[in-house]
Amino acid sequence: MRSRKILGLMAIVALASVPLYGGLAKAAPTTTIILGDNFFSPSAKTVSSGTKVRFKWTGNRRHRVTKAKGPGGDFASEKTKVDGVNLVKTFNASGTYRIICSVHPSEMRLKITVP
Ligand SMILES: [Cu+2]
Repeated sequence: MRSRKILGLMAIVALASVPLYGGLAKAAPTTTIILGDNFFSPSAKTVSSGTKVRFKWTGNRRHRVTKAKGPGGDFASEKTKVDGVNLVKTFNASGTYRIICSVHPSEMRLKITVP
């Protein structure tokens, strides 16, 4: 009788554990780059492969995040001055990415490195 109870309890624990482990898929690492007037902060960052980079506008001027160099296809954001995250980009391929603001290309430069 007692062992049956224990077995039943073990079965419940086992069943309860399945969705728990199944649901623990690791979330992608995320980091945020700030856009101000006229700078990226930080202006250089090393991120692990698969990191989601959020570009967050905080200034009063229009900016347009644009990939200038690096692995994979080109990308760019809208040209906007709306506050908040206006671009989210996942960096998978190893290499050095040069990113600029195409409105302020000489001031606003960002280097993202994926080892
Ligand atoms: Cu800009």
